[in-house]
Amino acid sequence: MLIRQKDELPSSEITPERLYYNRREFIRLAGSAGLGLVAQAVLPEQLAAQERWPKGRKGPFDTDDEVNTYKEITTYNNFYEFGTDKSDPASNAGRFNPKPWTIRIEGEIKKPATYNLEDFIKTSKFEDRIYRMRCVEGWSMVIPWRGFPLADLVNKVEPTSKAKFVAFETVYRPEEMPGQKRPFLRWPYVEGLRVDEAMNPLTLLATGLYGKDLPNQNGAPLRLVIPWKYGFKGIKSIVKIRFVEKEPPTSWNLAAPDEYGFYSNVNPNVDHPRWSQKTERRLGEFFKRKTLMFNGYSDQVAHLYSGMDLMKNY
Ligand SMILES: Nc1nc2c(c(=O)[nH]1)N[C@H]1C(S)=C(S)[C@@H](COP(=O)(O)O)O[C@H]1N2
Ligand SMILES: [Mo]
Repeated sequence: MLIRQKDELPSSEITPERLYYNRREFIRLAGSAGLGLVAQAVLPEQLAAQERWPKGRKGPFDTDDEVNTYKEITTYNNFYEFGTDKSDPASNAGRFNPKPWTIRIEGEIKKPATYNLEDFIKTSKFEDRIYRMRCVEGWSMVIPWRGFPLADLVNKVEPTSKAKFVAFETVYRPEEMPGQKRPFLRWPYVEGLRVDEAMNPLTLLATGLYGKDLPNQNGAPLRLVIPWKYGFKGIKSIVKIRFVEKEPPTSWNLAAPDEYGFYSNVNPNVDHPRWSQKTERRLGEFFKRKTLMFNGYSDQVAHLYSGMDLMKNY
């Protein structure tokens, strides 16, 4: 069995909520150890850093894998708009202001509109879902997202028969996103899905994680979550959603077409040209895990690709 290193978290990062969940856990532990409740008063901060999304609220979409800590999820990020190191987004996203926020929804739909995010959220049904997430670079995490199925939105806007793909665009704000002043990628970041992928019940538009609003570094205020695809398909800080007839361009495919395809389904059998995709390192674990086909979501999504050559459609 692996011993997990105790996280160390400055007290400034500990929210009342973290303390709350942890205190509950602590009381339980104290109770089972026969300690008096007096012990609550000396709750050590280090113990609070161990807080995890509470177990025992399993919905049909939740994985059983152990959830990563809030700290892991919010300090080890890819968001090149804020820099290319994993720690850059958490350090550099402080000036980004996701409120207020408007999203434009347009293209091959009967009801194109510009929504204020607040209004848009009022008419959406939110859920918490624990998903395995796998980055193309070979690391993975388990994240409790808060969001609603993208299918709900697709149904609301009524796509025309010409709508075959959905294109997404990240906000362009170089004054707030220092990475956009440098040519790491072509800005703004763009992504896309086939409409049937967008309609799959697993595909979420997320507004939060760990039961609270998305931190800037995780894509505030609205980002895509597609758990059977490599992480880069999960475009952050979305301002535009456009329904189109032809496969739309995507940022990583534009940057390196022989390395990153449009589909980017998690597939241990198709190596990246520069490394294997057979294994992954789960953040917080020592030994590597075997990467699962479609990141373990084959039952829900394999049918979307029947008859397709996944060596070619990577
Ligand atoms: N706009 C934008 N979206 C993005 C990225 C990015 O650089 N810019 N990085 C992607 C990659 S490579 C990954 S693995 C995930 C990481 O999401 P997380 O930081 O919330 O774990 O975001 C994706 N979405
Ligand atoms: Mo990634």
